Amino acid sequence: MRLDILTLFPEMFAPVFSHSIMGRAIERNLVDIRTRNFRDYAHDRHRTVDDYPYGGGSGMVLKPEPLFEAVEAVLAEWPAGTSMGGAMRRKIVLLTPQGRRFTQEIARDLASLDHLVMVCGRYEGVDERVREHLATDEISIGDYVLSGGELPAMVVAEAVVRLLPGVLGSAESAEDDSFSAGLLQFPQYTRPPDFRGWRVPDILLSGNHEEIARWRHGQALSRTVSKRPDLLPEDALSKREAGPANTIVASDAKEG
Ligand code: 9WO
Repeated sequence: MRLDILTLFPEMFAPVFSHSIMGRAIERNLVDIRTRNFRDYAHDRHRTVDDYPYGGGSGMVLKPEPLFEAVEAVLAEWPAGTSMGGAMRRKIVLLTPQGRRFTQEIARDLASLDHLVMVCGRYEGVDERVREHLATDEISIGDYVLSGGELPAMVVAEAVVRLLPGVLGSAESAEDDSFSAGLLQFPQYTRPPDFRGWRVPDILLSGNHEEIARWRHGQALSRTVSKRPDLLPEDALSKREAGPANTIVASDAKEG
């Protein structure tokens, strides 16, 4: 996959993209990430990218020309039809509080593209013609106002890159098995077995892998019921979940 990010602050991205899973994915050429400053596409010698809003009001608005020309320059580098086996799939995503809420499902969809272009807004807004005639999608990572789309673009990039084939080892990705898919994670423990009197549940020390798997699934289910019932898959409470390890107790509601 190729991932282009258009921003007034390209230097914000280097620390995130040079570490951990993202850094490894780039190094191994599993993704080609490029940031570019759309100020380089400004028309005047002051490199102006913003202007006053028509109709008045406080704050500045990002002008359309530099953003359109920056995206067009990116598309010229990789024209449609350069994908192996036919037309390439591409989206031009604007990160904005007005967008569709970002989910794992959207991450999976974006991970299937050949080319993802992300546009990071700044100031108090972006000229409406960018939304209407340049972006193919608008995405929000949550209902809060930030100073720009850069941090959301990093969030989207990380969620997408870790889904690309070969980025995660099989041990890491196996965790996402269908049995527990869509549920919150079960409680995790590591050594020591007794920390300040707080003990690891005996079942995890029992070595009974079948019982442990049942316990974990029950925990994942009861946590999801009490904390995030909106996530529950339709069939999550079907008969196959019945059994003592899976009994949902009132104390679950106090967690977290
Ligand atoms: C600023 C502002 C100030 C006064 C009154 C209204 C206002 N709206 C905004 C505003 O939305 N500014 C945005 C800042 C312009 C586009 C880039 N910015 C942004 C993106 N803030 N938050 C996001 C964002 C993107 C994706 N997911 C969550 C938040």
